[in-house]
Amino acid sequence: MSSNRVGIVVGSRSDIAAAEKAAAVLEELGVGSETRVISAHRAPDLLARWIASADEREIGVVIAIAGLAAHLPGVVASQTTLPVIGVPMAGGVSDGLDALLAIVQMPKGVPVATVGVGNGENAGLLAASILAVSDPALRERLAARRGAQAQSIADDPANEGL
Ligand code: RP5
Repeated sequence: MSSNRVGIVVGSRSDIAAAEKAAAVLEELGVGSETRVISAHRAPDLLARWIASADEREIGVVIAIAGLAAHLPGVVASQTTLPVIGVPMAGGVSDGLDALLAIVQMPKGVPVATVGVGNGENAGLLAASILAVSDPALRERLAARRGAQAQSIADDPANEGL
């Protein structure tokens, strides 16, 4: 396992399930990660300290997970040029539509990539794809995972004969 190449931050302990999904897929791909629980509005100084330490932690991509107003990914992105992937969480208006719009509608100048509501797995996979741009071995592991995924669908009894 390589060192901490993905920094995962959740705005609250209540978001931790999505962080665990991201960390699990990264571990499967041999990518190190660290998970922090830091609210952007309740602990802004701590969040700034963590972002400022990203280089020494060997963080190359950040996954920021939040619900409701979901400002966490944008606040993180405002303090670093590292790629930031936002994961909106369910629980607010229309079960996460509020957080989805808040994250995907980041105003121009400071981008945040957005995955589906609660989709920590896709956030982990996207983070791995970004790191794989400069890591051919990781690119191969990602391709192998895609191949295994396709094979498991081909192996479904419903698809016999295809
Ligand atoms: C956001 O508010 C968090 O990301 C969480 O999704 C939501 C609710 O937080 P808690 O009230 O559970 O701490 O800041």
